[in-house]
Amino acid sequence: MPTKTDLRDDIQHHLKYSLGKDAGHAQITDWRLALSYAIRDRIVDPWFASTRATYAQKGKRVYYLSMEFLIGRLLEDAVVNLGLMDEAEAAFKANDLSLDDVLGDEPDAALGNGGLGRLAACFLESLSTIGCPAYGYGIRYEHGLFKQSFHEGRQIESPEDWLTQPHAWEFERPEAAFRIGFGGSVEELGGKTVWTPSEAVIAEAFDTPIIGWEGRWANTLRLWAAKPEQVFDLDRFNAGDYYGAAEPENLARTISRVLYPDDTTDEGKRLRLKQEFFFTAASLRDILRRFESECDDLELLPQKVAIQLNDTHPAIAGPELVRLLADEKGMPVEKAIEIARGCLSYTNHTLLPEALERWSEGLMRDLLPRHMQLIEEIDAAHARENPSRGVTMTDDGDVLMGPLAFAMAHKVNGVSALHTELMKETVFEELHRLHPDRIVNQTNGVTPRRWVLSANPRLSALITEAIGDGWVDDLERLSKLEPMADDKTFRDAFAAAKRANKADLANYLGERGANVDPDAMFDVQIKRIHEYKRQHLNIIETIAHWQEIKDNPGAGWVPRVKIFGGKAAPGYVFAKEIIHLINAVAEVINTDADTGHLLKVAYPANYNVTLAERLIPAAELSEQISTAGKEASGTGNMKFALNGALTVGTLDGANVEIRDLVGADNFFLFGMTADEVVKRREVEGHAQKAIDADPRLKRALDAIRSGTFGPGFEGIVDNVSGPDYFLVASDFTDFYRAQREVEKAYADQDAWTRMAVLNTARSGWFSSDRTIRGYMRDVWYSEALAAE
Ligand code: KOT
Repeated sequence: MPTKTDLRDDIQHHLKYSLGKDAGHAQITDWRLALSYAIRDRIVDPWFASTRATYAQKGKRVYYLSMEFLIGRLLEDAVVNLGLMDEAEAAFKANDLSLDDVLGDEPDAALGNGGLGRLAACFLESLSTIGCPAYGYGIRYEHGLFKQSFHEGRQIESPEDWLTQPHAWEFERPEAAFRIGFGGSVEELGGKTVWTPSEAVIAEAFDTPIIGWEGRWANTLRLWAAKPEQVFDLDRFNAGDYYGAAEPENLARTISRVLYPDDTTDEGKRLRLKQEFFFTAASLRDILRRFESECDDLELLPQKVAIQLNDTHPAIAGPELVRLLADEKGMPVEKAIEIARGCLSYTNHTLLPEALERWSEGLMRDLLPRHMQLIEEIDAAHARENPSRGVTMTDDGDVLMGPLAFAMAHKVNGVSALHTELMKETVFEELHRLHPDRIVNQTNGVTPRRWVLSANPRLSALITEAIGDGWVDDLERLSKLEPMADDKTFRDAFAAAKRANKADLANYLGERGANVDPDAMFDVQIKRIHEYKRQHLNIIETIAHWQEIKDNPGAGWVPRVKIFGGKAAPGYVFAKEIIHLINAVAEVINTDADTGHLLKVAYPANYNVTLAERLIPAAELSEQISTAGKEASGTGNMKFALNGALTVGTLDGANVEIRDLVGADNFFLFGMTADEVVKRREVEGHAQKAIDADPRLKRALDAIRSGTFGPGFEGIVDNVSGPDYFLVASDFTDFYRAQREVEKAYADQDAWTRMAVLNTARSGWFSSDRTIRGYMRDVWYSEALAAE
């Protein structure tokens, strides 16, 4: 459809001809789908033009393989990137509808758990904005991350079903399908190695175009759905076995049925390994098919193809690519390893030992017998090339996916400066010594189109008014705001935008039963619930602060709303106890007549991308309080700083770089460094020592233990006063101090706003455009193109 047509007409057209509804009977979902189709029509031409340009200019393509793409809603992103907000608003006004309501009807596509998946989504958008020819490859989960609700303060999970409504963005590609085998045996036949799987499923492609800023370029997110080879077992049906007849279909579909709800843990399940191989193998076959349509010399593969492994989940790509090149295309194995390594690179996202993937050799041999052989060959080849050391890809009967990914990658990267250094010193120490040029850093970033422009229209309008709109795809231009930190008129406008965002959020929370004062400080911690992220440190400090207020309510306290958001993995008992404690504390504190006007705790359920887009623009204080050395980077921290929230944080992950850029005076630092953390753990009874030294901490823990917030929280108190691996007790005193510094600073609102402006002005480096350019330069050796 030509892009010049009137959006309003196109919406009406789709309402009638694509949805079969007349305007008088259309529901909000019909309108939303009609708008989505009208917008999608406008993406198709730039999308085709991008593909044509890549073929015409023989560009190198980047393939981003990820188990997770936490894309959230797509409609607003597309409308914003095409510059159609005003037109869309006008179109709906004419029908007495609000664009916000229409946009708000879209389900939040939660095909990911947290930071790793959201990073992949920001990268897709930046790749398109930059014009880097790229494909995202992943799984089309029928059910994304579970929905969270609270019952008596405890997390309840229910299935997510984003596909119950038609998914307006995707194009099904029944012709793009591959047969993916599992199990079976390996034989030598006439000098060739042949793997004959014992079972197989079909991977079918679904494509979603991802449009970049101003519609200049569009890439593809290709997600694979698992289908049975044989839909239906007619023999079993005819024999009266009706359930059995549907079994092949059910078994196959299980593979793409549901996202594993774990974040930074390794569940080690057979189905998970099947999912990993399923999407990796389908993607590699697709990549080779596309390459061979243009070129018949497979030795040129690394010049045309860059394959990024988003953590080790797709690390089976190493052996699978070797298998395709050697067994199926006839290349010698050693050569195939070299070619594969030229294409592959690997991003590590965590150093937590429990998240480093390992698969038992037995399971691997059972499910992927040829790959197990090739892993042994890769291991042996690596040992031959590097005879001095004893690094192996297996340990104690397990295949180690980290070392395998490392050995098969030409570049390995960490996601913040600190994390990358720790990678070199800890998990990959030996491999780094052998390959000192392989590990590089690419500090994470976030897309400013979603996280500033569309999430925070008030701030965006103010920025554009002050410095023009060039910042949207050149975020370091935000530095031009720096002088305006000293301009009272600008500060007032900045503060007014924040105040209006807070009022919106207060309304939203009020509708959900949490009444909060929009003039109080909005203090936000949103992320997965995990001991290393230390939500329990935050809530224990909240209790201590509440006790202090209660002692002396008239002492001029700064009113605060403590906002929490986040899900716990369903099997992570301790994290669920933390959730329960936060809700229990909220229940007591929020109904306390002495302190209610000074301190509130709000924990809106079902934190997701859409809720983040509401919370971040309204935040004044960003809680980034992980145990130093544990948070690889963090990306929420960047979104907050860009939106003018000040950080209270440890020297962990990208917090270090945020503080360097925004300035130590505009950042509330507390806690031990990564080195101090390691030393502190050696101190006998460190937790008890910290508690003995701080009566406030002791009193807060006593209150929890004695049942002030109800029974059942002994586990948390025992942990914090006993083993306390994450050093909640040892960091408490300094955290409490930092929080009082925060209040002192907040009491001078104008000075606070100045610091907030400086946070925005100095955070432009955290655009994912900068990160992607770094990968293109240091890892992919690829170049941006222009469509047409
Ligand atoms: C999950 C399972 C296995 C291995 C790694 C993970 C993982 C790591 N999931 N999310 N992460 C986070 O990735 C983000 C993007 O790089 C980081 O900002 C964050 O610190 C990681 O925890």
